[in-house]
Amino acid sequence: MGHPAAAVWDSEVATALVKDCNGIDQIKLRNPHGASAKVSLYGGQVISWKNNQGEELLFTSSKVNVKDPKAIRGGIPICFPQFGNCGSHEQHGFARNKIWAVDEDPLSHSFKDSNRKSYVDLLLKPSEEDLKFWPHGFELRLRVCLGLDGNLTLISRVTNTKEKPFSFSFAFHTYLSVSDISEVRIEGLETVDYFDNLSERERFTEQGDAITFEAEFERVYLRSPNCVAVIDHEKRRTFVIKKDGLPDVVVWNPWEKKSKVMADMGYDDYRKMVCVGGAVIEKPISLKPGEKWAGRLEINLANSSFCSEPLCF
Ligand code: TA6
Repeated sequence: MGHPAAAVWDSEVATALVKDCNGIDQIKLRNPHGASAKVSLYGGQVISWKNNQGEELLFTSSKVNVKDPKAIRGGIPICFPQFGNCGSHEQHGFARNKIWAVDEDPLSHSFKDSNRKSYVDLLLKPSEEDLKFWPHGFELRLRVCLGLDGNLTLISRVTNTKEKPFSFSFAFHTYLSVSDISEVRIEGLETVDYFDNLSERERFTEQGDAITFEAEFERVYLRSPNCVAVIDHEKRRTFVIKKDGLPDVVVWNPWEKKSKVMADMGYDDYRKMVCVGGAVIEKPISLKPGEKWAGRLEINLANSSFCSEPLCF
């Protein structure tokens, strides 16, 4: 296996193209203050996001086999065109298991101005093989942006390129790195309805004043506010997640028992992660021919672990 080549930086958008040990392209982003991010063309998956001090902010399983080219357990996997299991389709959709391309013509798709940031535009289109499994013409675009303040923004856009309407679900399945799951509190989902995937997707209403974790936890919060705070007391920091076009929020921690039966998860990795991702699950998006959808997720890191009130509003 080749060693990843030294990065050759494009100063215009502060990106560099490197290859992983399987020869798959990765794009490195950096800002002038030391923050960085890395996106793999395998699945369009963000696999690293570091703050100005070079500290990794996304979780990656301790049992990831980098020589096994598949969506790694961690980072920000993309779920498209479905979330969850759907018949014979791959869990969370096929987009994460395809090789994406760098989008040579993103501006024709009027992404929000990314001036003075480091960003990359990726594109996934169906192959003839893909069309046999999911017979819909689409273009799935992803812009990954690293801001001057180190925040990470992902903007996804789906276009229906054929003559038939289709529907899809979508999620940014974000694995956040935390000091310990017992130190984590999530605010912004109070009084929101959710499907509990541990109770056959039965529907409940969140009662607590904040979400904390004492056992396996797998819920999809429905039509939630567009700002959620993930507070890590031990690290005295808060991930402030802002979203647009992504009405639902996935919250997941496998806890000990489930982690032990996951081949690509260390037995106590669950203590170091929490999945909190913007999604469209309850009401899939339907696109007529030529129609587009866009979803935007921005994660800011606030060095504070007090109440989220001032952070979200
Ligand atoms: O969102 C929770 C979940 O559906 C879990 O059941 C588990 O299968 C997890 O997603 C896997 O997510 P990943 O994106 O890592 O494949």
